[in-house]
Amino acid sequence: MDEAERKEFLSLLQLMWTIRAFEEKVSELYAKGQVVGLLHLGIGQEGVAVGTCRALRADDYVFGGHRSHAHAIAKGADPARLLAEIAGRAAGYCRGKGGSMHLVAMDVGCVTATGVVGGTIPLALGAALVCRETGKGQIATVFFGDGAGQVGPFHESLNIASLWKLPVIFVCENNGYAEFTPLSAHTLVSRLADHAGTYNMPNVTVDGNDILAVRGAIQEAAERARSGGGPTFVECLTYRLRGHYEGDPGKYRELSEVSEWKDKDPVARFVGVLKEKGVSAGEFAAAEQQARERVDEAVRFALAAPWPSAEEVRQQVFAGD
Ligand SMILES: Cc1ncc(C[n+]2csc(CCOP(=O)(O)OP(=O)(O)O)c2C)c(N)n1
Repeated sequence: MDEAERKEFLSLLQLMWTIRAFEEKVSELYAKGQVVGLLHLGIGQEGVAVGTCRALRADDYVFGGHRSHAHAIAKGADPARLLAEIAGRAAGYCRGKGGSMHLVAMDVGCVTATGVVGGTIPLALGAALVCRETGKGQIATVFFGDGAGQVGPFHESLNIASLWKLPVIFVCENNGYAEFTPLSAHTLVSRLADHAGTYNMPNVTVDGNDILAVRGAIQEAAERARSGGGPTFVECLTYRLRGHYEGDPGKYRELSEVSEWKDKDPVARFVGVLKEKGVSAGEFAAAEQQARERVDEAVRFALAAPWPSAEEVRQQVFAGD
């Protein structure tokens, strides 16, 4: 491993640690009532977010869903402003009015996220069309879960993206469950990338807990999109180690299943890869330490930030009287 690769790998690890530490903190704050609302954590799925976003350009666009803290941080959003947003503070990216499920960080290309399953898939096509028409080589990427495979806009979007050869990457985080329903109970299509084949779109299924496999698949997809080759569907097999939402007792999953997936934790696995490549324990520890310090700083910032004023309630919203 040369020096450049060593640096890049350590920075991938540090980013995964930052996301893990961030979500662990959000969970703690939620338990203490310092963060409220419905929270969906992606602990265990960090390899998909980091592997994808680190294969994109800074000026590419990203769209998320209800489990999107990781996507925003991986794309470069400031954890302090993100946490302020989740905690409802005026210093947040949307002045505290978007919260956990509507993360926007336009400074780094995170256009929007939504609680509507599959809701941002068609929006990503719009961004991709703009990217193509403006000719700067930008592309759009949209993250969604396996549950989104059953909504109409998913199919309409795959069809039109393929037909129009739009520069868009569909990243399916297949964690095996839609809320409390296993994949086998909501579709007979076990390989979700097969949907893309129906629309003649290049597609691949990768181990989503292997960050390098994800990054490789996205690099290839991004190259195709930038060179006019159109969209790609990348299905990433992964698992959420927490409940569907914070507070979900998770009774619909066998403990043995959860424990098997803990053994495939993407962060620990990548540490294993780095060890094999001769990176020292001190270097991993430093990456984790720096990530945790950054998150601690984000917590201090967010909790000290002011609340939005009452007058703001009608500003920056589409609904009114
Ligand atoms: C259009 C729509 N239908 C139903 C719901 C209720 N709902 C919220 S999350 C969820 C499951 C989503 O599963 P998946 O897309 O696989 O994402 P994951 O939660 O696994 O990340 C459902 C059905 C919703 N929010 N939007």
